[in-house]
Order: sequence, then C-alpha cells, then structure tokens
Amino acid sequence: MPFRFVHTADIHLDSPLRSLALKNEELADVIGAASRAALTRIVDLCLTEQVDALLIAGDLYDGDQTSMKTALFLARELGRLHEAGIPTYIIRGNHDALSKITRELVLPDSVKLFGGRAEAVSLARASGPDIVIHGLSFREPRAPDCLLPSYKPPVEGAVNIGLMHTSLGGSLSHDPYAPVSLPELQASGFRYWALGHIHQRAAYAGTATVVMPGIPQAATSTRPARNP
Ligand SMILES: [Mn+2]
Repeated sequence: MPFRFVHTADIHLDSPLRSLALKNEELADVIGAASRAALTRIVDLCLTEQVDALLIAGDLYDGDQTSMKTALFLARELGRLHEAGIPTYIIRGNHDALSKITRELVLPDSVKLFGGRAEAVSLARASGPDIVIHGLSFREPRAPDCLLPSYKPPVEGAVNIGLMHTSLGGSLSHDPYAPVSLPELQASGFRYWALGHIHQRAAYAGTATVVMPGIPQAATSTRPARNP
C-alpha cells in the first residue's frame, strides 16, 4: 500500500504586503488573499487525491502580525482534512517560531504541531512498511546551527520522513537558517526530507529524496528575497 502525501511550506498565511499596500490598496487585497487561497487549494488537493497526510515544513504563519482571524481560518481548513481522516504535520520556521496564536489555538486532534524538541511519530497502517514522521520546530527566529544532529535517528525497517526548515547551504550574503548540506541529508537514513524556507522549488533525487517545495503561491513572492 503506497503512502501518499502532500508537502508544502512557506504559506506565510495573511502575510502583510506593506510596500504594495501603500501604493495600491485594491491590488494589496487581491495579493493579500493569495496566501489563504493557496492553503484552501492545498487542502482541496489533499481531499481530491485522498492522500494519507499533509506536511507543512515551516512558515505557515507570518510572525506576530497575524490575528485570531488567521488562526480560525487555519483551524477551519485543517478541520476539513480532520473530517476526511487526513492528518497534518507542522513544524515552525523562522517566521512563525514565536507565533502566539498557534500556541493558543486549539487545532483538530489529527494535527501534529512539532515542538522545539525533536519527535518521531509512527503511523499505523493496515499494510506496507511503517511510516515514521520526524519533526523539529524553530524555538526562536534565529537558528544559526545545523539541526540535523538533534533529530531522532531513523527507525529501522520503517520509511522515515523528516520535516526541516532550513536555508540548506545558503549563500554568504544571507543569514544561515539551520544550515545543512545535501550530502548530510542524503546520508541520514531518511527516505524523504520535506524542507521549507527557500521560496524557490528544488528537488534532489538520491538515497533520500530532498524537496524544497517553494512558496505555494504563483510566481510573485510576498517576502523580500534576502530573508525568505
Ligand atoms: Mn523561513
């Protein structure tokens, strides 16, 4: 029995667009709604495809600008998955590390929000190998060190999937966020690394399939490129 999932990251739900909003209020409204539309369409996709899980690899929220309205919208959307029996796995990235609303909001039981200590969650399945999902959230917006050594080791005999928010190798002009190299991820014993942070899609085949899904909205990034 195949295990099928949707992996996304960097939704930046209700991210404010300050510079655009100053110039053209109408356009800012349209683009401002894009992050919500993206999440709704991701949930629709999960339902249509009847996947086994949704993975969100950080920056679901956009810091402390978001309100309870944002949180209620999120709870409603993830509630649609909950009703369909599809669990959601979430880690926090640099933009939602300190988000208060995710701490206060009661999400459906089927939503696993990983904390600042690594955890590995086993999925019971009727047939096929066990699936183990590993996650670790940013405790604070800065994460200058590699997080890989903090993850639990892969469970032998199971298919291990890791969620990580990382700038990967990064570039010298950017601050590193939980830097890690592709060879390190490939050698980790995990089967799939569900990454987030860089708003440009990239996928690397190998012993571990490593995927940076990019921002789920259309071409326009809502964040300055320097600090995704
Ligand atoms: Mn990020």
